[in-house]
Amino acid sequence: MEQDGWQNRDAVVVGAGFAGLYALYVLRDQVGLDVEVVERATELGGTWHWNRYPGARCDTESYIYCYSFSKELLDEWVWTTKYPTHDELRRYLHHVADRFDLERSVTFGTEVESARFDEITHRWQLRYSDGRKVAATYLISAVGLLASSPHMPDIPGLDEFQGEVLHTGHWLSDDHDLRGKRVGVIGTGSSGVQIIPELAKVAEKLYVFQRTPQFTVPARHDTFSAAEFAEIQANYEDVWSRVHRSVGGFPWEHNGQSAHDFDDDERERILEELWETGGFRFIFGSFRDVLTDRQANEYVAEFVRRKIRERVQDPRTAEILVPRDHPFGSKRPIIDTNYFETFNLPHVELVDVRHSSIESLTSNGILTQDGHYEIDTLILATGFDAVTGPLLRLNPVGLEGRSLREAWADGPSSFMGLLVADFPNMFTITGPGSTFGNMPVLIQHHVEWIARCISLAREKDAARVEVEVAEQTKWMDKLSRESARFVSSLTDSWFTGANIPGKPRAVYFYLGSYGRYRAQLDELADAGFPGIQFQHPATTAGVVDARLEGSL
Ligand code: NA7
Repeated sequence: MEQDGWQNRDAVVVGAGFAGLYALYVLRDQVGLDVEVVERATELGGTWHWNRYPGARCDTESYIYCYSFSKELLDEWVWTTKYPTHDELRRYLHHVADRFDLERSVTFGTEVESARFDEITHRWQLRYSDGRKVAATYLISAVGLLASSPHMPDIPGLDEFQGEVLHTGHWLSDDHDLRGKRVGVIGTGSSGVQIIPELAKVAEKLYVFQRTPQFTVPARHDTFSAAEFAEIQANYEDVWSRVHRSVGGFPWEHNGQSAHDFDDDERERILEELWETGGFRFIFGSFRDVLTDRQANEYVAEFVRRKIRERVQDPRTAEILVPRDHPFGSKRPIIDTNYFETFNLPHVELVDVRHSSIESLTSNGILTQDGHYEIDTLILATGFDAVTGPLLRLNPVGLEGRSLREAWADGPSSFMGLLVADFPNMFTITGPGSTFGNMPVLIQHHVEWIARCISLAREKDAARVEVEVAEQTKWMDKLSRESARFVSSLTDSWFTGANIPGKPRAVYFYLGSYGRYRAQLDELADAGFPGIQFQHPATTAGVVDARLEGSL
């Protein structure tokens, strides 16, 4: 229905990645709402649309980095590799969108420029970049943790540099030809670690400007034969049931024992076996206290440091690459493909900008305290204003005209990462304060929980769904207590907001077990969502429209 230039929707979902597509499917085809997805990119995919740099791939294993809601989908989609590339992931999402006829409800190339909750009509008033005005009962954020807010570091002279500047988080084309070029990369997080070995294959000279050395674990790539994948498919029920009980949304667990329970030889044997398996299993599949006990952590850290020294031929370079300033796994764990071996190549040079910091960019290079490095292309692998950045870009305005930016000036507060007090009828899929791990698994569960909540609101004929402030405070207190147990609370990274100058250092995730978090959300839904208010009788569409007209 359209009135006075305003279109009405039951729900507007912002973002068409894993989260937005599933929210659309569930809310439109199962709950029966009139849903529109708004996506600023020209194509679906979210993270996998924006991150197409060479080497970009998922470091969670493909067969669990997907939706599990449809048996038919699981039966028909065959992953070919252990770690899917960005294009395989986009093919998968296109397949899902085609299968469930999703794209007809997505508006691409359009941004929600403002979102304001109207306290008279109890609806969100949205203005789009294409000039449209939409009033929606529910605003569902599916903006993701990272993709919409790449971090551009404030390096003097960036504007003076005459060469090409590319950011890994905003890399939309396969056409950047870096053959024969002198390339500089700033940043050695997951993106830097993925792109650096690929750049070394084509660049004439590659400088890696490293501020913080990283612990990384080898991926151990593999492909699935038809028979192997058929076996995975046959076992899917068991896989998902293990995933849903697990710490991080993976179908494996630590061995239940402390690293202290073993002697050096036995610890080494366990770690060596997991190292050979590769990937996240090394981090989550060893001892129960690796991420919470400093000494247990140090055993594993020292194991990885030894591996780095074995992989890098030049001892001086190896020492610059060995991390000593943060515990293992306290930054987002990194999975690599020949990362350390890349520094054995004669045309690859590591520049330690921790000890000799970057002073500025010049017209043709990077000036550090120690020297000038001439480059043709600068690649920024400098990360994202993560977790809150994408939501603050949307910056919805809730009760009493208070924006999310104002509400979160000192750091985010939410109820389980899904609802924010004083922002009625707004749901944030994997928002700050939710848990962290295998994202499609978290996303799917969040969407299903939101759908249950909205369905109950409809049953109750409630116009407003709101979390009580006290419930949100209780959750945030729990988050702080839990996070203090983990080594990540000690480290500067996007997990703590410390990667962005001026960003509040805060607790951005619930780091306890995903399985327990999931169970708590299910219990809440089963109990009729205590702590969440369903209020105000819904006005009829006519009255809403009349009020809407008067209030806009
Ligand atoms: P990350 O993990 O935030 O890494 C960013 C990297 O950029 C990291 O090495 C930073 O060093 C470095 N950085 C950032 N700003 C600067 C400046 N000004 N000078 C030098 N170095 C800098 O981002 P990614 O894109 O790699 O990964 C983000 C997530 O995407 C990843 O965790 C996965 O979930 C997918 P620092 O460590 O801060 O010293």
